[in-house]
Amino acid sequence: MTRLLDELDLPKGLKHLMLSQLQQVAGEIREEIIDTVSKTGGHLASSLGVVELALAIHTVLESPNDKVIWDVGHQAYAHKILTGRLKEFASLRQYGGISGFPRTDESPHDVFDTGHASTSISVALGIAETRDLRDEDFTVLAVIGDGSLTGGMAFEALNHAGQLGTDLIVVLNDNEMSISRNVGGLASYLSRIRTEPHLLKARRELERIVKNIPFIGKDVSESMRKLKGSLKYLVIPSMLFEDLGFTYLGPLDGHNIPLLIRTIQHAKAKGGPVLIHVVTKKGKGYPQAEADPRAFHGVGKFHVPSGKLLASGGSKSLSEIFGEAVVRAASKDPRIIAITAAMPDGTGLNTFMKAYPERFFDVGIAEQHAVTMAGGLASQGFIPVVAIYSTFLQRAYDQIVHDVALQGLHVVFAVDRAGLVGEDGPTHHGNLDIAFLRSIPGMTVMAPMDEDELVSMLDFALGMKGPCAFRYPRSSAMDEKKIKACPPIEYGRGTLLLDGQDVAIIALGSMVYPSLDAAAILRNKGISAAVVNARFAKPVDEPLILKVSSKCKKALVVEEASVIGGLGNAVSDILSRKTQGKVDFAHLGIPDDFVTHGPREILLAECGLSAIGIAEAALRLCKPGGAVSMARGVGQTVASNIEGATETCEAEIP
Ligand SMILES: Cc1ncc(C[n+]2csc(CCOP(=O)(O)OP(=O)(O)O)c2C)c(N)n1
Repeated sequence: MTRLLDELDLPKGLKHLMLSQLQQVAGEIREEIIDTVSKTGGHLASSLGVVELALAIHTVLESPNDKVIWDVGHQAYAHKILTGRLKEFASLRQYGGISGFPRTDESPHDVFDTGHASTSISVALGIAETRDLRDEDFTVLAVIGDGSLTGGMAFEALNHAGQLGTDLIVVLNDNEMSISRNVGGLASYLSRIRTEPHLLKARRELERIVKNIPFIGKDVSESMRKLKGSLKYLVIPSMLFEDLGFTYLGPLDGHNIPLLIRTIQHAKAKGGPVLIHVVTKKGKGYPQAEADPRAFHGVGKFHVPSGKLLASGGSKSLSEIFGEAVVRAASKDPRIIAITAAMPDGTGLNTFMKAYPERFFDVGIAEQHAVTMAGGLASQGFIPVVAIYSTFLQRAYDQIVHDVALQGLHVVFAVDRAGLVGEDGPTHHGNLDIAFLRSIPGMTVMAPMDEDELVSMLDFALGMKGPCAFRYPRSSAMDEKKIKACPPIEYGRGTLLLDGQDVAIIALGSMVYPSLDAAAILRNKGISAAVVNARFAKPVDEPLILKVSSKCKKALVVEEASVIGGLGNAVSDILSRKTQGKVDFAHLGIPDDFVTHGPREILLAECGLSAIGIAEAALRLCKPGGAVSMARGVGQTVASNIEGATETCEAEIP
């Protein structure tokens, strides 16, 4: 049967549809999202929850002239379908396909690149101000979830927008969930609004009026007049948003299309900053996601009828192994505290949350606060372990410098999802942490080669003094480990895993095993490679590196991190100071560029960060004149097969 969705000229075509047709389109979009995400993985529950909202927005507004900004953007799948990307939708998050987040280079309807939370109101305000400065006429609307509203930046923007009085619509999508259940006073506040008796009465009255409007279309003026009076009920005096200078409309049923349409129309007509509070069900329309929105927030491939994950393997993720190790450590040391910024599941700290709830803090999407709070805890003799994905730790840089490192406080940073994360793409890759952490005075930076070393590094970090970070990739425990023994961690010391004569491969963290595989490839070509497990990106094991490099006269540093500011820079600095040009040097890492989305092993291989890529780089270095920095651009053809790349872990998406 042909779908209405296939016949429409989107988004314009929505404006001519009757309510029943809009409802039909909502159903078709849901099926499309469920079917696609079951094959590609992605942010299912959040996207299913805003189908009606996206429809209503695109029915009332005229995108791309009007500007719609989706906070985080993980929920923008319906928006993508409604703005001309139905045909490409099957390629969601695939290498070369459309992104899982709004991307300005993908469509003029994506007005800003997003991926990190709590930015939408600031972006919207900036755009609205340019409109006013240029005396233009268009609507700017930001959609922000109740989870993302816990981020301080959202409040900074609300505070400013209210003061400016700019025409701006903010839709608060309240589904009571962040990835896990939303936390904090704001969550309780929104819950009170949802259940307040006089608001419930007003909501019912409004829904009654809307129900009696037969058509959605051009002839809205009469209905609008009736509605305006009724909407006044929904303006509550003396409430947070009103006090910040916003007109508050809500709370509304976020799945009621006519109600949403009328309210957006009203907000547009009203002018000034308006906040529309909609209540939605995360996972709406797919029973398994409604029942467990946490599991279906970011999901791998799954079987649609049962909702069962088609997981790639049974191995534990590094995050889970880390989480269990912190619990073990905390059982011996009551000073250990665990902190997450809205990611208890993703970071593996959910185990700690259950074991030691009194020593566990989920601070909401508030990385800056997480780090400074850790500083406060450490100042009183506790040992906070702050587990944050590399990409989100970027947000807390000043806090690491000013509130932790400056005072030499003992805070342990577990930097998860370091390196290339895969399908979530450039907003989520964690390639900068080594560069930004190494430059902080007093900071120790480590990277484990595998799960055993991860646990040893955690224990080492807990026993240290001062700020300390260890970074590990989005990966799993190895089914069979080539290196069984894990000698104790010594401060600033690496280990020589394989001795060789011709080239020294100095590998960090996730690149150690591919480097050993590369050494095997090189051996078949008659080249004897030494492999050093650097362990520390700061302080670097200068004596070991000098010894092995001087012997081989050629040194290749390999790291899953930006070529700028990483271990490679540190080693090149040592060699140039201490070997008077006697060692040829090359450096393989993530290029100084924003890397696209796609399977992690493909992206790594494109950067040359696979066994074959490393072997090729070593071979080039061994040729006369081969000493170059060799970050390969993503998108360049990779002639070799992908071999020896680390496995991916499909089951969870940040
Ligand atoms: C700065 C930052 N920290 C953490 C995340 C990871 N993250 C992605 S979505 C999300 C929850 C967002 O909740 P909400 O805004 O309520 O949207 P919902 O998924 O419930 O629709 C989190 C924590 C992020 N994207 N950005």
